[in-house]
Amino acid sequence: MEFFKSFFAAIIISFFLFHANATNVTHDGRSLIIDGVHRVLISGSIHYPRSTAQMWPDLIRKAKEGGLDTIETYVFWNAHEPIRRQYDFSGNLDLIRFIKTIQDEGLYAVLRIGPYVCAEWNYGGFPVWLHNLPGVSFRTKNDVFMNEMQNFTTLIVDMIKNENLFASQGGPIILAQIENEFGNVMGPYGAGGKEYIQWCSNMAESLGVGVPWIMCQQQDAPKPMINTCNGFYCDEFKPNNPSSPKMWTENWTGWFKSWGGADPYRTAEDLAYSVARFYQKGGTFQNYYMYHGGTNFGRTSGGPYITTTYDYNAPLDEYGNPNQPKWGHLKQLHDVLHSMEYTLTHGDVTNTDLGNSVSTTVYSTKEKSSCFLSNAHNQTDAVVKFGGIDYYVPAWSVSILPDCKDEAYNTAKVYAQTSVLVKKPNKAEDEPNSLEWVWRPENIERTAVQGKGDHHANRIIDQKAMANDASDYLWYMTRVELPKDDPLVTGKATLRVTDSGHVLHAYVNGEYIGSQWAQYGSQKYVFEKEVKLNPGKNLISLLSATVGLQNYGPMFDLNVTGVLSPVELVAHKGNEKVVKDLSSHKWSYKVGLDGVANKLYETDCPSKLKWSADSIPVDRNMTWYKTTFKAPLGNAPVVVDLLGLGKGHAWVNGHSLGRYWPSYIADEHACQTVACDYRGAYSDKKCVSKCGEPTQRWYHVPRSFLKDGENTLVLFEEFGGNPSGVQFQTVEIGTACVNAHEGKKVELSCHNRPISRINFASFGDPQGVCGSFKKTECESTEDAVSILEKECVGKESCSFEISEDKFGKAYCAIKRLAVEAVC
Ligand SMILES: *[C@@H]1O[C@H](CO)[C@@H](O)[C@H](O)[C@H]1NC(C)=O
Ligand SMILES: *[C@@H]1O[C@H](CO)[C@@H](O)[C@H](O)[C@H]1NC(C)=O
Ligand SMILES: *[C@@H]1O[C@H](CO)[C@@H](O)[C@H](O)[C@H]1NC(C)=O
Ligand SMILES: *[C@@H]1O[C@H](CO)[C@@H](O)[C@H](O)[C@H]1NC(C)=O
Ligand SMILES: *[C@@H]1O[C@H](CO)[C@@H](O)[C@H](O)[C@H]1NC(C)=O
Ligand SMILES: CC(=O)N[C@H]1CO[C@H](CO)[C@@H](O)[C@@H]1O
Repeated sequence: MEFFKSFFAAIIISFFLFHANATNVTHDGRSLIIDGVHRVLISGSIHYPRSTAQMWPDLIRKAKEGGLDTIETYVFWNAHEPIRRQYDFSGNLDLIRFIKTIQDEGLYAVLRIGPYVCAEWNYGGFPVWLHNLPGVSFRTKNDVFMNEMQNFTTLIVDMIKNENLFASQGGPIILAQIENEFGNVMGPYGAGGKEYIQWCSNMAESLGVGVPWIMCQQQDAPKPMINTCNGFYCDEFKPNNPSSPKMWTENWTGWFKSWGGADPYRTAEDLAYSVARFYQKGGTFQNYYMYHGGTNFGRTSGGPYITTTYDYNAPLDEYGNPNQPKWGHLKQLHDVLHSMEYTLTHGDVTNTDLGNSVSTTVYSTKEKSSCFLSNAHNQTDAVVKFGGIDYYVPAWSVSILPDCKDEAYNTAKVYAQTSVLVKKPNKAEDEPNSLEWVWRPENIERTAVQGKGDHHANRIIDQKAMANDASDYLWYMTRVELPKDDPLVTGKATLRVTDSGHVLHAYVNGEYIGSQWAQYGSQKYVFEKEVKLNPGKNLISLLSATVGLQNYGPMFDLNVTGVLSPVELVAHKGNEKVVKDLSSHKWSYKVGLDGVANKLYETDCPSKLKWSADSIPVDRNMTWYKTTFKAPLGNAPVVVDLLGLGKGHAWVNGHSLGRYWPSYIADEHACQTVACDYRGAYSDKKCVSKCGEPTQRWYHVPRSFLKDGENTLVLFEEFGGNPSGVQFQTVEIGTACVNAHEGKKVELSCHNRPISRINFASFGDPQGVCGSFKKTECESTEDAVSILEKECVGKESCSFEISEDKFGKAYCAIKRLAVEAVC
């Protein structure tokens, strides 16, 4: 009895100890309810492995300053469990530290465990060892798969619980997600897929996290899972359960980039429009995918053919700088939406269709009403008569009137500053203008020349099964014995290799004969090249290099990677062809690069392998280069310009910067000739730029990778290139512009650096865009340049209201101020 008394006392005490600060998260059909309050929440995705732990506080602070109250992340299974039951939560994989950083800033968190994440991440986050487990079948009712998924999901939930990070324990995590966009692909999985989703739901529920679970893009999500929407627009989305609030878990702020692809760009006007429409139509939780995209360090990018940059044209750029005006324009929207939280979650809703795609929505409560006026027409501006007042609502825009009278915001009227970022040379003391290099060849003697491998089989094996994703590189080698009179010896012969992508290099008898690769979206190709074969022994060596494993599609995990059957030698005799299939020959396999095995990328390369400073080779494939440099002064983000190089991998002080491929030029024809117009539905093909330029020339070097004194850059060059132009640079705001109407309060900021000069300022009717403003006849009586020089120069930022009081009289109907400041 005594025992039971103290036992229960202990339980009660621990309940109060751990749950005294518990946050109660529930929901109804209207919104999430946190501690009894119906909430309008604005969230943004930041994936912790795509930046560094040192960057997290600043990123999260800028997200908070940008008006977010929630940060969302996936959990990356293959990063945390690279080898079965061997875990890594160090460095930028420190999930707990990331969640605690969110908590320290006072924001909520959404934990999308998946553990399938898609995310343009290598293999969608699945470990390749999972694919190699006997009897496994992904994302369906399969015991091997479900056991592993449950094992990992439980591990993550337990880690989070141990640190009291769920809201139910007083932590910041208000929602958890299981599976991910399965509804988009579930057809081919049939009944097994349906049972699997039910199992996911039960398994998640059994973990007792004390916060609601979500399932995105899952129309048949079992109760109590909340199904949510992902897309460029989600205003027409309806959850499958009347007690689920309307939630948008992925609003794509831009798009990802692939090798050979152009630079994506989604305008601030269109992104703001999609968000305003969503809240107009009853949405109460929205997440930007991505708010900060970041970098695919190491071999983490998916695809295949996803670039190392994952900038995503997000509100915070790859390096963490506000992407202006997007960041600022959305911040203003968030402030307005938050001010309407009560009416949006409690008001009676009246929608009125005024025709020609114009509509109004009124949220009214006893105390207060809030209104939206929206014009979904993609060409025609509208003047909307509302409550006796005329409102000008441009095409493809929404006006928000928090009190149903004054327009606090219109999605197409951008007053936030535009920042033009520039790259500046490394000004560290004594840093020479060009770097001094040493080099050494990758040793391909044993593979290309001798054909020696570590594994052997009489067939061609999937690269995933053979390499277990330990490296991008896998050698496939086989021998062919040919008699003197074989037509392959006496006549013309070609080598024909079917390849799933991603990159193939072929050698015959130690001689390089050619390479081939594909592009994003079309992996499979046939490599065909004339070869010279000898009587007697011949060696065929094929080097396959992956560029990120596929991350999306029904049963994408089964997609074969690397060299495929058949591999053939074709003899041409007149019009006749004699084909010799080598697929079932004895093949030898060797995983990885010799230089990586010898840790050439490490600063204090331990091996005795010598580097040479003599005649630095140019356009030599399979070559290692090394140099030293001093870190650029200051704390602006650092990039390395790799223009001149082909394709390969880069490391600074042993930290991987990711794959580089500046020689891959963005498709010249992908860019439209018409000017980018924010009006009309966005797609990833719209408004792209930088066609005909290297897909990615600059690579992020996080400050935390650098140290005082000497730093080391190591490059493995696969195709051949010229390192003489390689440069370290900093990314800083070059100019900041504002272009806004009379009556607006605006801010000019150089972010931690003083404004040095006012290049242009005109109050009246200035024309043009940032970088090419021009004055017109209509110009104020006072000199706007000298007014702003007094007000802004020497300060990091200045803010002021645009008025005739300040800038003098101007005699035109609608007056605007345009400013270009130099940082
Ligand atoms: C949590 O909030 C819901 C709805 O607001 C309420 O019904 C429930 O009693 C609350 N639970 C606790 C433990 O406070
Ligand atoms: C995960 O699997 C390991 C054995 O491989 C086992 O020891 C561990 O208890 C499992 N974890 C869970 C939560 O099932
Ligand atoms: C990989 O999968 C995609 C779609 O899931 C398919 O279109 C493509 O042909 C596959 N590639 C190979 C090499 O099987
Ligand atoms: C690769 O290097 C070999 C030997 O250095 C050379 O013969 C060949 O032309 C090179 N190939 C390419 C594509 O640069
Ligand atoms: C504008 O909308 C019409 C009708 O929905 C559509 O046919 C047209 O393609 C759209 N134009 C643009 C530029 O989006
Ligand atoms: C839910 C949704 O809107 N999905 C769309 C997202 O965007 C892609 C690519 O543009 C479309 O194919 C999807 O239908």
